[in-house]
Amino acid sequence: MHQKSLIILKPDAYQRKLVGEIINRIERKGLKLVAMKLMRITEELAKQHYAPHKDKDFFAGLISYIKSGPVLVLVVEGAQAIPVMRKLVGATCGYEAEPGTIRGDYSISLRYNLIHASDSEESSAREIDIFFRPEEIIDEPMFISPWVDQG
Ligand code: 3AN
Repeated sequence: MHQKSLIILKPDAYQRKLVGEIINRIERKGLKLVAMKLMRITEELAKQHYAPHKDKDFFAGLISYIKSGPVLVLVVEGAQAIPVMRKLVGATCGYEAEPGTIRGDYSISLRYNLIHASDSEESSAREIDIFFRPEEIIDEPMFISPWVDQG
């Protein structure tokens, strides 16, 4: 099933200059970049994005972390893009994430875990709507697609 996933390369990814490395992994896997924005997340956007966590004890810390520096927000698209991205990203906690995953290879922290990836189709639709207008999502055929994501 073809899906879109909302990805955020968080302030630690930007500061640690891991943005290129992470995008490289996403592209090499076979997913397509369909939107991208380098920005600072405002308090209002942060609260909207993390609304499902608003009652958690780590909510305030999570909001201040995501606002603490520039982030790259992306939409990626492809076959099973949501579960594929979750696997590439690895477990929430950097010190538990498997080696070979983005967090497993580059994070040893629970909060500073480099990347957000949508966890369901419902979240993906909600999150894409927060960060992008429909006309900002690029719809471009990939001519190598028959070699990449058949079946
Ligand atoms: P994931 O990003 O793996 O889907 P979520 O959605 O459960 O994880 O949590 C959202 C973010 O909140 C995580 N990426 C992490 O930065 C932070 N977080 C999750 N659990 C904790 C916690 N127990 N303490 C501090 N921060 C947390």
